[in-house]
Amino acid sequence: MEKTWRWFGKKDKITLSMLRQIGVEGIVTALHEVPNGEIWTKEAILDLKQYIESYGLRWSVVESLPVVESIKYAGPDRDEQIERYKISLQNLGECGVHTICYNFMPVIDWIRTDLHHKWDDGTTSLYFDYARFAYFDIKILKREGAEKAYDQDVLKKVEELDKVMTDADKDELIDSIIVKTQGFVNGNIKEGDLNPVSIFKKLLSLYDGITKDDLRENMRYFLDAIMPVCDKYDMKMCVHPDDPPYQVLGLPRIVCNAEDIRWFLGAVKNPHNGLTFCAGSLSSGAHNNLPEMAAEFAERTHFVHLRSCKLLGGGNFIEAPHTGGRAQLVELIRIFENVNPELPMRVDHGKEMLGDDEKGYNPGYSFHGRMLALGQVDGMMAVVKDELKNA
Ligand code: DNO
Repeated sequence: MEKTWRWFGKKDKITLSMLRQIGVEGIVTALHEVPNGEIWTKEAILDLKQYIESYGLRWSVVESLPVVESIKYAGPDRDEQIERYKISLQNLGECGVHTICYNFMPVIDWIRTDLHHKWDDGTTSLYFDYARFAYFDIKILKREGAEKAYDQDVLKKVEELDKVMTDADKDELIDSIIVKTQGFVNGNIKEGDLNPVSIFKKLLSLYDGITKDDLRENMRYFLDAIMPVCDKYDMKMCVHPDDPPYQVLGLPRIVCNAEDIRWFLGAVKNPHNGLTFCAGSLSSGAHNNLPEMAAEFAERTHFVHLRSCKLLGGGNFIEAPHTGGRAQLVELIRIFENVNPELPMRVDHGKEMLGDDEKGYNPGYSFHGRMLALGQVDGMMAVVKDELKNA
C-alpha cells in the first residue's frame, strides 16, 4: 500500500520535508481554509498540489471534501449544494486528484471524551468514556428523552458524575466532544465559537424526525447525483465509517457495520462509490469483525486508515498501540496488499509522546506518536509483502 500521511496544509507545524525524511510517499489533505459548501477552485487546488509535489510527494487523497448538513438532511438548498460539490469534484479530477474521502455523519464527526488519557509510561492516547458521554447528553445538552438511550448502570454513573463534575470539568468535556475534535476536520464548531452547546443544539434540531432510512435515502440521492461526474473524471469516492460506529445523541448513523456498508455499496453499484476502511472507527464497535469486513469490502475500498481500538467494557474504549487492540492490523494489511498493493493507507491517531503535547498538534495527529505508528505499520507491510512474494 502507498504510505500516506494526513497533513493540514502549509500552516501545519509538521512540514513536508519532515515527512519526506520518515518515508511518507503521499499526502492526504484538504483545502481547509475554504468554508464548507464553497467550490474548490482549480487555482487553489493546483497551488496546493504543486507545493506538495515540490517536496517530491504527491497529493494522494482528499480528506475531506465535506458534505454540508443540508445534503444530509435534505434541506431546501440540497440540489444547489450538490451542484457545487460536483464542480469541486470536476476541478479536482481535472487537476489530477482522484480519491475523495468524505463522511455522512449528521452534525458531529468523530467523538472522544478525553484527548489526553494517560498510560503508565507517560504517553497519552485518545479515549472514549461512555458514562461521560452520557453525562454530556443528559446533563449538559439536556436532550429531551436522552435517558432512554442508556441502561441503568450508565444512568447511575451519570448521577455519580453529577456530584463531582466541576464547571471546569464540564467545559473540558464540551471542548473535547464538540469543539477540539471537530473544528480542524472542517466540522460544524470551531475553537473560539461562542456558546458551542447552543450552536450544537440548533444543529441537532435539523434532524428532528429524520430516521435511519431517511438518511440512507439522502445518501443514495447524493451518490446518484454525483456518479456521472465521478465516472467522467474517475473520482473514487470513499465514505468514512461513523466513529464510534453506532447511533449517538438521537441522530441516525448509517456507516456503522457490515450490513450498512453492504447497503450503500449495493444502493449505488458504481465502483466509484466506495469505502474508506477506517480500522480504528470500525474496531471501536464490538459488533465488527475487521478481517471479515476487509475481506468482504476490499474490492470497493479506495483508502485505508490503520489504527486499532481496545474495548474496555461498559462502552469505553482507548486507542491502542498500532501493534495491539482488536483491529488485527497485520491481517488487514495481508488482505489489502493482496487485493490492491496501490491502495493509499495512512496511520491514524498516534499517541502523544516525547514532547508532542507541547506542540499544540490537532488531537490524534501528533508527530512522534504517528511516526512510531508508521514505523510499526511499515514493518508489518514489509513482512506481508515478503510473504506474498514467497507465496
Ligand atoms: C478523525 C478523522 C475523521 C475523518 C472524516 C472524514 O480523525 O478520521 O474526521 O477525517 O470523518 O470525512
